[in-house]
Amino acid sequence: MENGYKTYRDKVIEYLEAHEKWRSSTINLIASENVTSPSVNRAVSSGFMHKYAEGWPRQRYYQGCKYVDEVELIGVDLFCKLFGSDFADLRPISGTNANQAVFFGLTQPGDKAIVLHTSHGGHISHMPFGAAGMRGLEVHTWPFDNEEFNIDVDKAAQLIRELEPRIVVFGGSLFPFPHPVKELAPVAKEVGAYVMYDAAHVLGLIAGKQFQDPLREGVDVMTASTHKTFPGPQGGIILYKNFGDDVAKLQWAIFPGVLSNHHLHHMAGKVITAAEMLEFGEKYAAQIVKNAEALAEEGFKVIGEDKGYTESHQVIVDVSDLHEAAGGWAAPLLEEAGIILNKNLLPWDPLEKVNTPSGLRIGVQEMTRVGMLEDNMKDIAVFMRRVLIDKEDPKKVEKEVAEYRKEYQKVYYSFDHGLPMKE
Ligand code: DSN
Repeated sequence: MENGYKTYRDKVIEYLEAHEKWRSSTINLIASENVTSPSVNRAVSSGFMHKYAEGWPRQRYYQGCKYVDEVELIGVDLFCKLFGSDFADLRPISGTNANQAVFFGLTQPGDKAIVLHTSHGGHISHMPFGAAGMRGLEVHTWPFDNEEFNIDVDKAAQLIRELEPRIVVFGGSLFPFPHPVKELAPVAKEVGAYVMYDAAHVLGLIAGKQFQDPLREGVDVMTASTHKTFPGPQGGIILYKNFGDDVAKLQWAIFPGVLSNHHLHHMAGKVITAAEMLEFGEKYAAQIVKNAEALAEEGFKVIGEDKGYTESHQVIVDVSDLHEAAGGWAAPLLEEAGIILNKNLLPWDPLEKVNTPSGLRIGVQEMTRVGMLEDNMKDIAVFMRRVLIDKEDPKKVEKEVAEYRKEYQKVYYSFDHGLPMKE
């Protein structure tokens, strides 16, 4: 080969640049993504990426960690302040990794767990085929009320008393309305169960005081990823309160249980994001929820109409009337038009419909971060309607979407307010 392996290096750079250019010309509505600020990008591309720091700050198994330790200790303080927790562990490298650590630390194989089923919006790591099952847990699922789009409180209380599980898990990936933690945590406590809350999707909303406050509603341990409504780098976090001796079990489960080195450059990025959220989080989260409500009001068959459609960053649309392949048809068609979101099972869909589910899941957190407001949501709904209902050529719409996005190329709600970003 003429250029040797450099060709591959060039190809990768070319794809990275093409990806960034494409993404910044689209309307990204994937509910589990966001964009980081230039300061966070600086941390993520720093020399921390080359370092090992197993263990806890100032008690490391590696030398050379004096600056890493300072950053991580600032992070523990900031996360505890932001979430009112007694303890914060920034080491998990993803939300699933945080969940794994909790299952390893607090349960034994054969213990019972109650989780939200994936088709009701639960995360795959809670399921028998995911981290919970891999830990050997006997996984049961919450009774679900399709009308309320939420856990059925009476039946769930009955199930907890019948099963006496070791752990109950709230939270999930399809998450328009808060879960009944206040109602069910005391029942879980009656039978001696741990109460866990997976805040991956709503961490930024909790930080901004715009969603339920799990740690004050009876949750023992809150896990999350750090890159959805919480606009940080990809990673995970565990927060807990009044945990007594169990803290040590969890600490060991994280290291050396489910990871050896954590990703220090991402850890530093999480710390800067926590500072951003302490400063700007309430404004950002409030605008996310206002934008989601504004988008939901623009029509389509949005679920939860009699409950005000949404209380989070998500808008869930049923597109089963529009095409036999429903979400499996709509999501790729919208991608051609530069509108990126994902298809999603709705609670009444059988699992076999995983490739042609009834729903679309829309998240507005990223477009909010680049400065969009309620009126922009109306424009987004019009773009979607032109593709899905009026059957306009998606390529034509894509050009207009790219033109529209040119105005929104800066990150807000950060110390780099209004600076150009990199997607
Ligand atoms: N699967 C991700 C989501 O999009 O919700 C979470 O890990």
